[in-house]
Amino acid sequence: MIRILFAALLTLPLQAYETTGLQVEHRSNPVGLDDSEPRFQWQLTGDEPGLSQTAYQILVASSAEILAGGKADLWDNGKVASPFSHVTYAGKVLPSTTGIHWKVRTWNADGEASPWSEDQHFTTALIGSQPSAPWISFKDTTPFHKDRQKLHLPAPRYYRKQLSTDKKVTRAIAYASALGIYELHLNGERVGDAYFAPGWTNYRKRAYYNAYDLTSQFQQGENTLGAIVADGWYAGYVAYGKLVGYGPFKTGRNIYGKTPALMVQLELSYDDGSTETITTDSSWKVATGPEFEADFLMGEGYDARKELGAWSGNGYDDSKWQNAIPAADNGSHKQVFIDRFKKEEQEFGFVEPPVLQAYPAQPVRITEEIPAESVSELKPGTFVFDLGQNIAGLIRLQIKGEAGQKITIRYGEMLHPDGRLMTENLREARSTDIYICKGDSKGESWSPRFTSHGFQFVELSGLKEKPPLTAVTGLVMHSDTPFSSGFECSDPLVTQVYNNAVWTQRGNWIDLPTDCPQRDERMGWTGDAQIYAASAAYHADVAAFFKKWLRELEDAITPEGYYPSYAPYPFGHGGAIHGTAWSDAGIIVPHSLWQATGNTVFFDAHWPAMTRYMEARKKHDPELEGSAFGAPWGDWLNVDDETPHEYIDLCYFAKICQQMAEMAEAGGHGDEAARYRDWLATLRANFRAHHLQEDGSIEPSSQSAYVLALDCNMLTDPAERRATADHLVKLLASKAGPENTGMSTGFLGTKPLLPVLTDTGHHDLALSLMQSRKFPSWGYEVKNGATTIWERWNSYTEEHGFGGADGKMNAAMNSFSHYAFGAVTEWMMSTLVGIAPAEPGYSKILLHPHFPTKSSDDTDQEPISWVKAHHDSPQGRIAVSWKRQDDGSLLYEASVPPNTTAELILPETSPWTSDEPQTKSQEVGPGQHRFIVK
Ligand code: RAM
Repeated sequence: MIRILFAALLTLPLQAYETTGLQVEHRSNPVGLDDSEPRFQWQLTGDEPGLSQTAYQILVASSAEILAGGKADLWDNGKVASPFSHVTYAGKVLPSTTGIHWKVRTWNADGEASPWSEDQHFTTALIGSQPSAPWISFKDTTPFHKDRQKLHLPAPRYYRKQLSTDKKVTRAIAYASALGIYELHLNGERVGDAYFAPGWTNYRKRAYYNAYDLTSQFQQGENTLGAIVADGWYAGYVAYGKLVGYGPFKTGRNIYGKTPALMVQLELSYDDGSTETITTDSSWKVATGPEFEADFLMGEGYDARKELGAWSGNGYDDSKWQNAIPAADNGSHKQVFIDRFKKEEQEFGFVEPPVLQAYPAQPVRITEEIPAESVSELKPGTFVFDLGQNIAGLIRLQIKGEAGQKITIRYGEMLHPDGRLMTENLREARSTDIYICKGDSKGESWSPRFTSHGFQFVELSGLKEKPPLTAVTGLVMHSDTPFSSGFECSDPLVTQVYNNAVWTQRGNWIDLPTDCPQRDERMGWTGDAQIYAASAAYHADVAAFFKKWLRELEDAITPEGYYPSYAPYPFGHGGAIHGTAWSDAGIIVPHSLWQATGNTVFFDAHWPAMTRYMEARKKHDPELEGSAFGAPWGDWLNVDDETPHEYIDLCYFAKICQQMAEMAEAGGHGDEAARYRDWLATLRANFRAHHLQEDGSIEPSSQSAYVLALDCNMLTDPAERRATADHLVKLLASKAGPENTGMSTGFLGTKPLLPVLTDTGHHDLALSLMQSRKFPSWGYEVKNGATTIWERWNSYTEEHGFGGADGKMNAAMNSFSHYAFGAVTEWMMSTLVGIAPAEPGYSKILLHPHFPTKSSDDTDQEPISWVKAHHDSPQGRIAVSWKRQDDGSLLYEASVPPNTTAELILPETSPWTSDEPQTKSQEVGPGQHRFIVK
């Protein structure tokens, strides 16, 4: 036996390296792609030092059998000489509603071929067309809700339709969408694991549909389709609409429409080659179920005594259910929509979304369960559970109760000193779920599904006895973007800041990049997104996620061509729809995504809108001096250190001109690049003329004014930059004290603060801010128990609790899960660890670590003595660690993925022993590298 195995092993070809990590449109094996020219990408894996690709071949076939036979009926591009590990589809027209199978092999520099990759597959949705099934609804006889003071929380609706097929089904693909949020069911079971489908869009312009491959669950004979549809963003409460009185009748609900609707189109293929399409129509039945209310912001109510049983199974008695009606039959409901800028009559009856596209990203899923760490009794019958981690999502309730017993579930991110939930920061989001027990003697279990909460603490009331810890389990929910990094260092507090930022991203990646997961806001604020996009792309593969959101951003452009302050844009708020540094997300986010992924589609797909925006911005500021452009969000949430709007605008305009020029060059728009470079030169000249003094100081003299001048490259000469940075250092020192770091930057100034300090020779100061436990700092938050990044530096202070540094803060606008200040992780990865793209998509890598130096021995924390981090780039994993050794030397190790090169910049002498370490740059190739610097 052993001998045979040995012989078999010997005859196996030696597998030098493999082609792995295959993705199509930045997803692995997705169901429902409607891109006619999807992008395919792959990686090379193997230990061979210097491994690189010289050629590749891709096969794309319309069935697994064809591909298994080594054939490709859709595309075989032959052996193509190329170093690029991605290609845009250029085969035969991709058929709709088809399982597509593909694989890739590559050749290395010695001309050896890898084995074929594992077979990959995806299912096309409708390419070049869209679902055309009729939209249905329940007959909605309730009057339009008019009372702003009173919550109106309608029950979700259950829909079902039993169908018979005589022939054998060989393929069953369903396309479904809702105005509202929905779950699809088949034969008694929920289909898929997505939450909040089909996502938030401006439903009047566009909605997404989801594709489901039901083939394996479909039976010959009888099958039943079901769906549950709740209000969601379409008809429910949205953001702070209720708080400020927006929408029809100022209620903050029915922002897009009055009555939710459903659309299902089932495409069946039979074994005789024929096909059939089954759609929603008025033969579908509809009823209410156990949920008596379900709202994204307000929470869900469930009466378990009213459960429907196998409502989506065959043979279910739906004789008491009503017939669904065409959604349009609920009639026209014209009302005046009110927001900050308008009072305008709009249609709130059914309006069919003119564009339906396949949902382009990973769905929101439950990705982790968190058991409760402790439970304490607040008062008789009321108990507070602590998960030990601030999350967004849901809980699973597991209890025993009597029939009719009402359990009220409330959520909070923090506790007051007396143990009560801190709910002031939820504002008008009720964030309360209600469960009414059916009285099952074996116990009962329930999770809401059409709502989401931001919380660490869960309060149960209405209990008769102390519940076990297992009564509450946290269900972590977010857009399921694959994680792509890890960071650890010798200072556990800094490690925790990194993890807190990742947790904050998880808490806010709910279909779109939201600002916060707990209060009545949860909007795609553009300023926050642009500040954080590069960090986000370190933490996770966010390409598909941003592909979706960039469409919503473009849909929300103003008539002048300005990107908005948030997208989707349900209503107008603040000083204007747009604003400096917020609207600029329309340029900065595509640039960040291009850098992280190497894919130019992030700007190619939006180029006309982006250039129109640039023109509109120029028209607003023809002299290129910086202007008050839109809403004055400014250096949001700085600590009493305002920077004038016009000045910020000047710097940000320069930043986006530079980025546009780079993208124009990469996209083959050379003449446009020259134009943006001209503008940039004028903006810089105006900066010099109006803001720069001879001694390098800047007027205005806020910390962020300095930081932005340096970050936006208003100054480019290294000596000049250093002179200006010296003033920034003095400013920081002038505010610092035994209890204070001296930092006073807000959203815009904080992200680039540490990068510009390092860049201008003040890395030790950057490190001491990073490691500080004083106020304000990341460490101060961690010291006070933070497990996510806070919205404000003073969201909580030891002296004033939730009242802010001076006790006067608005505790209601005080999120404990807001990622803007978490953008410091970009500096941790790119600068402290030193992993960054030298070329977009990491085809060339910059490995430039920055170590504490000898001088930092006298800061108040033990200087960081080692780091260990990785990032899964499009080319594969880049791993770096460095360590101060006992003899004072430096051990640096890096792993560079195949098919890349890296520019490695290391000191020539140990940074811990020499006063002025010089650096040396060298090129290293794929493989493991180890250096000891004495
Ligand atoms: C707040 C949001 C967001 C910020 C805007 C200006 O309400 O939470 O973080 O970008 O305002």
